[in-house]
Amino acid sequence: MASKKVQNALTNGRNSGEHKGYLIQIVNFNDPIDADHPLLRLALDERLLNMVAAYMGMWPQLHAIGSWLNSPGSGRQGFSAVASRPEDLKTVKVFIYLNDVGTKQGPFSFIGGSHPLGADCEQLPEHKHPRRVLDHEMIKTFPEERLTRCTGPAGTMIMADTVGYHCGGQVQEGHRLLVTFTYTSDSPQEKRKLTLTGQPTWRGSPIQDFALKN
Ligand SMILES: O=C(O)CCC(=O)C(=O)O
Repeated sequence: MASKKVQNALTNGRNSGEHKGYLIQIVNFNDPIDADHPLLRLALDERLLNMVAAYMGMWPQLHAIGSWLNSPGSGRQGFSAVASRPEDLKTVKVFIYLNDVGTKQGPFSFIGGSHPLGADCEQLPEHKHPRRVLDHEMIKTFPEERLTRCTGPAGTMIMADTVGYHCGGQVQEGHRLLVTFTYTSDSPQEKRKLTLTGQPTWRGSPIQDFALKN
């Protein structure tokens, strides 16, 4: 199934049948995940959970797991707007690139300090679209050089507070394949997307149990 989606994406560049038409969801946020799935094991890696906890100041809950393929012409425009109802007041997303991502492969990019507890949290660019801030709107508040583009070879892992302004996926050449994990508090603003089939046979530390608890 996944390889058919990948083939289709690479041929047609886009899968408009998906909820997020600008990318192919190889693992959809709403797909149930097998309790022993390797991506779940990775998302519940204790070192990763501890890093997310250190940033959030609390043990996190695993909110969602996804895997995306972006190809040319499939990018969406502009930045996610701070006011666009993130999953939670503190949300950490992890992205792991599965192929080399340079500036032409739509790297995840963010404006440092624009998240709610950041130094620039009060800088709010005006925008017409309710959920997106277009580049020409953003530039009036945050100049181009404020944008950090997270390029890197396959295996690069990025952790970001995606309540701040961020963008990515506008591929000009080649493609971008990644896995992504979303972490929130245990009472997120948005209903948790993660559903498991079965119970993991391998987890057991308190922070791992907490990340999965209902
Ligand atoms: O595709 C990207 O790099 C950005 C992803 C994004 O906007 C999000 O997950 O909130």
